[in-house]
Amino acid sequence: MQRRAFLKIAGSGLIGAGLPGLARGAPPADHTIRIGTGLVEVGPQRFLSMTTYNGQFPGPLLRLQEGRPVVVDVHNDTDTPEQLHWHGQRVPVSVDGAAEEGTPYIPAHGMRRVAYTPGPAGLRFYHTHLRAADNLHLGQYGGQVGPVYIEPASQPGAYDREVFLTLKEFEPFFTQGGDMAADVLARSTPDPTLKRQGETAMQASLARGMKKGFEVGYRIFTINGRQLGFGEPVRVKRGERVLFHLLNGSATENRSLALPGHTFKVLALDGNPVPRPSDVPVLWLGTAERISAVVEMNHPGVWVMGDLADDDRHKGMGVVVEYAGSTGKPAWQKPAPARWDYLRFADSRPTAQPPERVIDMLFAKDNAADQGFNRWTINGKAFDMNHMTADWRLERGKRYRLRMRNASDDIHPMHLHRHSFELTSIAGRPTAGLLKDVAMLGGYQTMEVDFTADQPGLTLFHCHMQLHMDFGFMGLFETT
Ligand SMILES: [Cu+2]
Repeated sequence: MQRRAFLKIAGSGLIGAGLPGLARGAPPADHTIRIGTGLVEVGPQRFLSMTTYNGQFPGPLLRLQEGRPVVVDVHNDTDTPEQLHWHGQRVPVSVDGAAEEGTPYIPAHGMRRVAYTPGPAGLRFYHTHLRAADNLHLGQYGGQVGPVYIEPASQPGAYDREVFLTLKEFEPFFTQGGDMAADVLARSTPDPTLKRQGETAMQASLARGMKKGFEVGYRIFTINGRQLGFGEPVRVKRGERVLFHLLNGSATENRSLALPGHTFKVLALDGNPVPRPSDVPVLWLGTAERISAVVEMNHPGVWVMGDLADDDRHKGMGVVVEYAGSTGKPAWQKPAPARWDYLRFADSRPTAQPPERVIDMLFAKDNAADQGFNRWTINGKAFDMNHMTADWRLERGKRYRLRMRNASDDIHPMHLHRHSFELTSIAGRPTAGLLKDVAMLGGYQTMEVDFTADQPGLTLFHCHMQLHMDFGFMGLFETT
């Protein structure tokens, strides 16, 4: 009886409360993160001041273990209440880090302790979830991005070592007009209804004398906070298999990456192993997407692994890969044009189980409608933090399909909090087996994703582009 009582106390986490050395109650945290201003040297003697995690960019790599509870202390040394979002993890609202769901803020000059059980395994990340709107010092425009790797119970694939790379731009500025790179996603015919709707709305706006809405550009491009050629090279040996864990930490940009003479074997998307690992010459990552890919080092030399866009690469978006024994200037070769197709990595025979209910969503852009910024709507409604209500009510344990239709010509990296979803249709092509938490929806295209509503409470759903989510492109699910 006494022994049972003792075990009960042990299980409650209170054991040790009266023991010497632990007498002050709370056990130490496994990880401590301090939000505060830091100086990041992005180039030789080129220092940028920004809000960081632990004074560095990217924030420290947190290695967690799937299923093993973790305690993290988050200190906020800034004057602004903060939210730290655990992107891609199944965590309760109290931990997730989104004010829209009801996560408490980390007070200015205060701290919050979070305790949770990490999962699912694979490459995740943490970042601020503040609205930036027209302030380019806030939100993900600054330095608040860091990788998380959750060790799986079983290791995927054989590799000699891991390299973590976070892609991120700095020194943002507003521009008017300017179009996104269009040749990103696999070629597909635009949906004529969506195209007509989008073009009609844009023409009507321009006819009223409106300019095109603001977009964001950048002056500095980095990998792991260093411009191409400034950071340490990735040093490799011939025959080595290097597992790259790539994170697009951008606030607003979709990125490409190629390593001349090499191919990437994609093992996992957003940390989740893919059904069909495949070799590709070029990787594309939408905002907040992650890719884990193995490169067999079989082409000795000194190479630039970089973005296909010359301008962005010249401003720093790349890293040198240097073979042992090779010397000379890092070489870049433009790869053959290659578009990104999620289906390459999916089950070849799609067999997605039918959902309980289909939720239809139409995404639209109101050109320059909010003081020069584009306003974004889901089913005609722009998200308003001052009048928050759940847009969709879900029953716990049931499976839902989101049918997204994009009546704009932009690519939107769509993100669901606290869940993974399965891609079930892209631009009219059925698919299955790919589990993600962000997926790029093409211009004037449709995409369907399925998920099981297994997290009680509010769940945020939004485009991950800071400029889009800040101006209406969000919605809330409530699961009971
Ligand atoms: Cu968007």
